[in-house]
Amino acid sequence: MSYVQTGDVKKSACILCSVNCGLEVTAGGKDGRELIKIKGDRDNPSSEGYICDKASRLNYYQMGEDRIDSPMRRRADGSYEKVDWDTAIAEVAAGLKAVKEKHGGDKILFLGGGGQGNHLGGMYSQGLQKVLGVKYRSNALAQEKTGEFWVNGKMFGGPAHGGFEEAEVSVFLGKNPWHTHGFPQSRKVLREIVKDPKRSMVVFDPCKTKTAEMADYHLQVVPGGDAWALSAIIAVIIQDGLEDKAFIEKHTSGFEQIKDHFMALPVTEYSTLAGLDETLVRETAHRIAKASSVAVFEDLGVQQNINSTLVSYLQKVMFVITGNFAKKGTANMAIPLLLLTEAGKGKVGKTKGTDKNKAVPSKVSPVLGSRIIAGLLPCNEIPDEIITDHPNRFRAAIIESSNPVHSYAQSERMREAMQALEFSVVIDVAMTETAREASYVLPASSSFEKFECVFFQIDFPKNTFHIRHPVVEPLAGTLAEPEIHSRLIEALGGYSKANVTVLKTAAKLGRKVFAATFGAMLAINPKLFSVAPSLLYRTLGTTLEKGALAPTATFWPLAHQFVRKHPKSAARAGYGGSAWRAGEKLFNDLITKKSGIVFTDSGEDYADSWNRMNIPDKRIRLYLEELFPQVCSLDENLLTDSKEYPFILTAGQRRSETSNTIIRDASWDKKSKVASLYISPGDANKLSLANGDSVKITTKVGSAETYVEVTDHQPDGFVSLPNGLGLDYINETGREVRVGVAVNDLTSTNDKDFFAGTPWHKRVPAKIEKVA
Ligand SMILES: Nc1nc2c(c(=O)[nH]1)N[C@H]1C(S)=C(S)[C@@H](COP(=O)(O)OP(=O)(O)OC[C@H]3O[C@@H](n4cnc5c(=O)[nH]c(N)nc54)[C@H](O)[C@@H]3O)O[C@H]1N2
Ligand SMILES: Nc1nc2c(c(=O)[nH]1)N[C@H]1C(S)=C(S)[C@@H](COP(=O)(O)OP(=O)(O)OC[C@H]3O[C@@H](n4cnc5c(=O)[nH]c(N)nc54)[C@H](O)[C@@H]3O)O[C@H]1N2
Ligand code: SF4
Ligand SMILES: [Mo]
Repeated sequence: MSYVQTGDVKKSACILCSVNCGLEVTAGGKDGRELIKIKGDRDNPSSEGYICDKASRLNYYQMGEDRIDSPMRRRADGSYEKVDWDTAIAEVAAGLKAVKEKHGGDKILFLGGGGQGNHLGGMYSQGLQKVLGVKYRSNALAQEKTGEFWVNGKMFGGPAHGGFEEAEVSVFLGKNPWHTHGFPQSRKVLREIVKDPKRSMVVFDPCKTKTAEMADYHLQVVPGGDAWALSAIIAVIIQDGLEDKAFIEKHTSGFEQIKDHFMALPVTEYSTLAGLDETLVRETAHRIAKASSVAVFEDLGVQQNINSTLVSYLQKVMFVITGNFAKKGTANMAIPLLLLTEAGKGKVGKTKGTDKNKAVPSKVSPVLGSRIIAGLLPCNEIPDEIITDHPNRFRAAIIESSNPVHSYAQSERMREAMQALEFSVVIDVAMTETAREASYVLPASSSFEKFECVFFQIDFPKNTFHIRHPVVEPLAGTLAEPEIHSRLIEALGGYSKANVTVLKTAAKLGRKVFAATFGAMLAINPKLFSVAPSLLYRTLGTTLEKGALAPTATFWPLAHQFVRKHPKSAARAGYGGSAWRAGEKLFNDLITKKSGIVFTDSGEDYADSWNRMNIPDKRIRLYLEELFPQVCSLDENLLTDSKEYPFILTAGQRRSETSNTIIRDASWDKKSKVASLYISPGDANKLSLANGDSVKITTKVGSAETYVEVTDHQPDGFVSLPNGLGLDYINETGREVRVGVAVNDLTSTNDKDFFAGTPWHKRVPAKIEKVA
């Protein structure tokens, strides 16, 4: 493939956070491969020209010095040698096949599959996983969202997402959208809320973040205090009779089972435990209960904290009993093109190994018997699923678009786990901390050098999808994931040359002939379903602009399925009429409109959310037997401070100059301020620290040194380090440089949610000492 958009200004999208703002890029510079000018794309239907200040610096990603330009094979001494692609594909296929034959495909673990904005590879890797018989996988969602996914599934039968653009009251729970976004055009939306006297913003955050400063109600909880704060708010609503009785009666079940607990709950005591002024708690409860619409966004401040799944449950109880579902500006069931929580759902797991007295999860991990949610193993437990002599331990791993040695808790454990594997392959653009432990490293073309697509778009009533076209030529020696996975699948015999020849011939005769032929082939050999993306890429793909758009062929069946499943909302977006014609039009628009499209529009039909609930009686479940007993007995011991470690550390805060580990060159932060430990003036005073002074920070697993920035945004006793720093970056002189702290040198795999296994990165007990 060598196809690049023509014209001076090319369309693309930012890959630094999940909202993926549309970009207009001017390429040039070295070999014409640099992103020299970047602007917001007004034609992008989601971002409409909006970008934040990070996007302009994407060239640091594109031109990173540690990008890899050849497949690499590990030598016995741990160093790497370059090998050609044919050798690499043959040896990686053979290595994986050997593990499958010796131990079974279920002993091969798949990790990652997409960062913040590159998800096309994920569709193709599913084929590779199926051919190998891979059954277990995980990715970063299992260290943040899995608890919330589970609660959503139980209460609503699917994901419900808040409409912050319209909500009268927007609640941000452990979420700092000014810096971290999470919904389109976040800063613009936040400014609009502030400007409108009829709307309010509620922020739960121990810190005075930029978002908290904009809030009408800033609930400055003690770190980890959210479960008590939310319980108190629900109690005020119920004790003051403010719940939406008609809504509860008509649309929910289980209210009677939860009511008594909140009726009897001591609001004063709970407010104190949460570190909050009781009056503020009461006022917030009344504001939420009386609003015509409320939308809630929970994120890492609570998801990577004590009681995380309980907090997900509580915040949903709060907005449901006040009637904030299936209406404008409340939670609605969006219609995604690729279903987030079903992505990668495989039928796995026996139930053995679990305690018979506990609710038995339907799917459990092979060694520990832990709950698998949305098909994902808890990240914190992956080392323990590998470093053991249990017969079901993982023996190999395929890791794509993820850097678990750096991003999982307790990096040293994950590094050991990599070393304990018999075989591993990493597919990445850069020689990451994880790549440096792998048997083979396969270099991917960057997100601007290939076709790519979004994944996280869950907007309502209109939803968008964006397939991006390459902006610059690929770095020589790299390949795009669709090609890498297809070659591996072919080397493993996932489909035959004859399959390809037949389908290629059919594709030349038109889409209808192709559809009939493909359908007949799948009927005879249903196994080919699992490798459909690669088969479509190799066959139908060759007819798309003479093969230039081949990697997008995999959207063809999806477009047809979509218009058949959602005819009304597809028609409102312009994809109506006969199902065939609508499907073809949607497919053609998806792959040719370079700024993305609106593919579904529910109009004003908010009530349609009820139809999308995957719960037979269409009633929201308020009583969850797996979680309610814990809600009634919140463990106060979790809040007590340790004498040895008197500070609470946020191990991994998002700042304006962080972007996970996608940009590895720390010099992209021009002011070189990003690596600092934020500390309150009171604490700085006690430790005689001034801005820029060095400190040693120690937790029960490790220690690190950095410099401090004194800020009154931090409350006393609470310090924070940025996320995604401390990378071992090989700069232009070939020297390895590390800026900032690798926060997972300080976190422990043992500190995790009792239910979803999500980590407590936001509440790490620590001690701090001044360094001369
Ligand atoms: N600039 C930038 N943006 C990003 C990213 C990035 O790396 N950089 N990463 C993206 C990704 S992958 C994600 S998941 C999102 C995450 O987005 P956020 O969740 O918004 O990010 P964080 O800054 O990690 O945490 C949010 C807030 O939680 C607060 N917090 C800490 N402890 C507690 C607590 O006990 N209770 C409450 N209520 N709050 C607490 C912190 O003070 C912080 O302000 O951001 C995305 N956007
Ligand atoms: N202590 C602590 N740990 C955390 C967090 C925290 O707050 N604190 N946050 C957690 C969260 S929310 C997240 S989302 C994770 C993120 O951690 P990871 O899931 O590990 O992902 P990223 O850091 O986003 O890194 C993405 C990887 O993809 C690679 N890449 C970029 N473009 C491409 C491409 O086109 N193809 C391929 N194949 N690879 C590419 C990058 O080089 C990088 O190695 O970290 C988690 N870890
Ligand atoms: S970092 Fe996020 S909000 Fe900022 S430009 Fe990129 S996609 Fe948009
Ligand atoms: Mo994340």
